[in-house]
Amino acid sequence: MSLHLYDYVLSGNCYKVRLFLALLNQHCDVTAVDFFPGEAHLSPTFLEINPAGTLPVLTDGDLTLCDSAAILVYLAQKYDNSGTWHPSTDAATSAWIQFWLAFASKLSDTVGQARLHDMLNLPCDIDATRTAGHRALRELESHLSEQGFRGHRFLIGDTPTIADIACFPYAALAPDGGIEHDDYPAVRRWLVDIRRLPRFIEMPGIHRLHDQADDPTP
Ligand SMILES: N[C@@H](CCC(=O)N[C@@H](CS)C(=O)NCC(=O)O)C(=O)O
Repeated sequence: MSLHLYDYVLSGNCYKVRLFLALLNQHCDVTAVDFFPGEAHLSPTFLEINPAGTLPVLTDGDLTLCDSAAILVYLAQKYDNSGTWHPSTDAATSAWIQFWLAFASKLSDTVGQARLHDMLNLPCDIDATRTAGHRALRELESHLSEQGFRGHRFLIGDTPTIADIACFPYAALAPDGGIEHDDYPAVRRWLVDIRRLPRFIEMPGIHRLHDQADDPTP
């Protein structure tokens, strides 16, 4: 059986899956779907694969999964040998994973929506959307700050989980929608920590950390 991803390079939801596959060092075949301007996700052929007409879609043999959160859970449970990306050691940790997967949708509906407005001219009440986006980033900031979740490095403790992967793309892309990171130092620190992970990959708008030489030449 082989993994297959239906993907759009500018989609933060698709990037969650590409990024997680890269971090797991897991091969996956990829089909690029012309989401914009081609609207190929609404074609009869694609609607047969995913009647909801959304990306990403992951198939694994006979299984078809059509939601980034569901895909992250599946990949973690099936392909993460370390068992750290979706720890379900206790009830509270499982609940926190669910909390952040839901929070990732909040980011996509606010910060992500503002980005679509600015990048693809998608109509929305941009002021209200940016206000809601800032509210979501404030919530993230208060969790990640020293006074928040005991100042842990990642959303659930000091080891990254799928909660971080789910929330990372739209938080990182916020400036593309006119929502700057200036007021959120703990979020900025967390974004850098994720970009520092081994095998991290980029998407347009989110670049890798610059390589730091141990012994910089003068
Ligand atoms: N909850 C879904 C949302 C997926 C989603 O809305 N994807 C966008 C691309 S980023 C899409 O396909 N939109 C098409 C549409 O809503 O018509 C997920 O996390 O995968």
